[in-house]
Amino acid sequence: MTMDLFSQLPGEPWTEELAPGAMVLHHYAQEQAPLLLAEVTAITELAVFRHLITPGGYRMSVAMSNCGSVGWVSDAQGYRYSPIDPLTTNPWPAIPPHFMALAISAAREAGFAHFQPDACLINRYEVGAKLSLHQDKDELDLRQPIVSVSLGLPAIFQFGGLSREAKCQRVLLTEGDVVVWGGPSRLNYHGVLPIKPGFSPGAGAYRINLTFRCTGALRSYEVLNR
Ligand code: MD6
Ligand code: FE
Repeated sequence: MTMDLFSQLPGEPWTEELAPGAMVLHHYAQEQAPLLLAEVTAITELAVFRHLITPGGYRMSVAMSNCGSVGWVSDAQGYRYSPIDPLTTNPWPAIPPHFMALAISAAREAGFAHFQPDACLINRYEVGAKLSLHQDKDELDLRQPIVSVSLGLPAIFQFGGLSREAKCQRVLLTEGDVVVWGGPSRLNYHGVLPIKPGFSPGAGAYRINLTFRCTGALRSYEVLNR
C-alpha cells in the first residue's frame, strides 16, 4: 500500500457540548472538506475576499465573502446584511446545494430541526488574523441557530457568556469541525485567537470558516425599498 504524505484518515466523530444550545460536532464535515474548499474557490472568484472596514474605521484582519440571498457587510455606516455585493453591485452567488445540505443536517444533528439558512458568511484567516469577541445579533430571528464549519488551518475558538466579561472556554477547531449554536447561548460572546503558522493540504496557509445563518433580512430589505 502506498501512503500519500498528506492523506488524513477521517477522525471519529464526537460531540462536545459547550453550553446549552451550543455544540461542536467534531470531524462532522471532514470527508467533504476538499469539495467545500473547491466551492469556496468558485464562489470567491465571483465575490472576492475583501477586508471589511468596521464602523469604527478599523480594517478587519479576517478577509470575508458571502453566498446566499444576503451577505454580511460592514462599512462606516455600520454592520448589516445586504442582497448586493458592494464591490460588484451584483447579487451574491447562491449557496451551493451541497452547503445547504450540510448546514441543515448539522443543525438537525444538534437538535434544530427547521434550519433554513439564507446567508453563508465565508471568512478567510491568514496567519495572525483573529476575530475579537463579539455577539452575532444582526439576524432577525434569534430562535434560529448558526452553523459554523471550519476548514484549513486549525484555530482556537473562544466561547464566553452573555456579557463580554464572562470567562471564556477555549476550543480547538480543526478541519471539518462544525459548531452549532442557538437556543439559550445564541447571543453568547465568542471569538477566534490569532491563527498560528501552518500548512493545510487543502487551504495552504489559511483557515476558512463558513457560517450559515437564517437572517430573514431579504424580506425587510424589500419592504424598506418598496
Ligand atoms: C469563525 N465564527 O469561527 C468565526 N459565530 O471563524 C463565528 O464568529 C461564529 O463560529 C457564531 C456562531 C458560530 C461561529
Ligand atoms: Fe460570530
